[in-house]
Amino acid sequence: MLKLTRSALALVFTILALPRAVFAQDVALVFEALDTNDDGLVSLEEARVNDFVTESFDDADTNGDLVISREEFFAAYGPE
Ligand SMILES: [Ca+2]
Ligand SMILES: [Ca+2]
Repeated sequence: MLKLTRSALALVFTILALPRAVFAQDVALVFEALDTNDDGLVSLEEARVNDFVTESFDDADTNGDLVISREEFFAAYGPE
C-alpha cells in the first residue's frame, strides 16, 4: 500500500515538474493532479508540491480568497 502510494506520488511529481511550456498544454491535467481532494480548487497546501505554482500562487489567485479556482488556474497557466 505504501509502495503503491509512493509510485503514485512519483507519477504526480513528474507531471507537476513539467516545464512551463508543456505545463500550458496540459493545464487541465496539471490542475487535476494538484487538486488532490477534488474540490475543484487548488489551495496553497495543494500547490506546494509544485515550485512554479507556489511561487506564482498570489498572482494566480486573482480574487485573493487563498485558493485557485479552475477559472483562475486556466487564466494564469493556460495557453494564451
Ligand atoms: Ca483542492
Ligand atoms: Ca481565488
